[in-house]
Amino acid sequence: MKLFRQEVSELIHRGFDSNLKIAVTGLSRAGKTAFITSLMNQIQYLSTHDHLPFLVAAQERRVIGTKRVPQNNMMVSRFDYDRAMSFLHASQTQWPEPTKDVSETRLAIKYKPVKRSKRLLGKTATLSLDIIDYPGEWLLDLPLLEMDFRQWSEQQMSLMKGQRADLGKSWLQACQSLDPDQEADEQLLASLSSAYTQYLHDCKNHGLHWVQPGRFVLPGELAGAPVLQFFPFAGAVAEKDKKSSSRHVPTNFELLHTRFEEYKSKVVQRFYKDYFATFDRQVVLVDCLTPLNRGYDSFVDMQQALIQILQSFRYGRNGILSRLFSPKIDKVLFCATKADHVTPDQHNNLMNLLDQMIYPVWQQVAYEEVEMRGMSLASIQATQAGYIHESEQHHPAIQGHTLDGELVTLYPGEVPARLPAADYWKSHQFDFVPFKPQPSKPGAPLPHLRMDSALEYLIGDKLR
Ligand SMILES: Nc1nc2c(ncn2[C@@H]2O[C@H](COP(=O)(O)OP(=O)(O)OP(=O)(O)O)[C@@H](O)[C@H]2O)c(=O)[nH]1
Ligand SMILES: [Mg+2]
Repeated sequence: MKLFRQEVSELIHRGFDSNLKIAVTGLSRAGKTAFITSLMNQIQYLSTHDHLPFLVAAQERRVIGTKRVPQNNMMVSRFDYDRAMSFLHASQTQWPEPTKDVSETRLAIKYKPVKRSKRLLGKTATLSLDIIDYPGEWLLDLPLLEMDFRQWSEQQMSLMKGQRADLGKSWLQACQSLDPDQEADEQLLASLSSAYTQYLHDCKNHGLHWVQPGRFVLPGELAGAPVLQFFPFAGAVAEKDKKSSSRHVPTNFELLHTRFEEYKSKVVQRFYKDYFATFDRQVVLVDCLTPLNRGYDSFVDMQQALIQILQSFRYGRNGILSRLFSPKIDKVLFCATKADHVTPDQHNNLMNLLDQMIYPVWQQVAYEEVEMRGMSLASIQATQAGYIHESEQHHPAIQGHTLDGELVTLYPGEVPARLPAADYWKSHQFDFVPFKPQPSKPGAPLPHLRMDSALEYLIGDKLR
């Protein structure tokens, strides 16, 4: 009888243990891997250090312990936290490497609940967190799900202006040899796809974010597969011969079309189904500073890519994700990352800039009554903020080691509080210098800015 009671209690108790799946989203180099690494690191020290003043459960000393536990999905690699930490703890510190494939992690946080309902069921409860990491480029494909080959081709060709037209010149020229109505020539399609892929790499190297299809630049195990051998084609195509037999050999255009559809269903849709079908909360990480360094084209390009992606996430019933998988998302956190690149007096401007960049998305999320918040943060703080004293004056400054190891103290400049117009770059030169991570000791949490506020927003209510 005693045993039975214990089992029932365990069962009920388990019912109150909760699980939270957090989608960390952001374009490539936005800071996803750094964010996940820092989040895992901060959580690891929850019960032993006092480093997260704004995480209420930690402040109230209700966290008993935390650990990494085996993830549910056995088909995907485990997020290599130890490797990321070995870079950050090396004698010459380094940032974790760019992500090339998808990986997952599950963390368990055991805590003393304050909610009466949970307390009645036991002295402790456990929150488990699931987080995945993946290359930012793969996120760029979500909008494809709402387009057919024609629409996508027209959209991509309409981008072929200015810098992009220059970068795409040799691919466009090579395309002249393509007759869309000829019997499909796989060799030709492969070589034109490779020229198109080169164009996407060149865009990326010039600071442009909108590179579609995203898998082309980071194919993973699909490298060389025909499903990655297509490209936009917006020219005229002969009307299809209705009488053509069922043994009809596809034309170049038809094969491009088929591969695009295959890419959508077998690559893009599968990725979202496997990893984004059921998430509860979303973090959107945005690096506003790098495109400010690069100039107007890069800035506008990033804004467009970001809005397009976030609009595809649409939180209400009509969004493509909702229609396909119906995730029940209740909170979104927008973060301007790498805030340690600028002096603290600029953090507000950084946040305002992010607000304005994604204004249409803010509105949409608000309309769907999904709770949201914005903040600027540094997942891994690489600089120290202070003042330079000159005569009687104090000027805000930051100090850190540049990537080649030189210690510099500087004022990196102002972040514009409004979206800059094209001529803004003529009178303002941004120079946000990249810094090496600060040396930190194993056994101590990583330095950060506002990771505690981010955690309170994302998981605080689940630790009540
Ligand atoms: N100073 C500073 N730099 C950061 C921070 N977070 C990221 N960075 C810089 O941004 C770069 C990219 O960060 P990642 O976390 O690798 O970005 P990602 O979004 O995972 O990029 P992909 O894997 O390519 O999609 C790092 O190598 C650092 O140079 C931060 O908190 N502070
Ligand atoms: Mg990454």
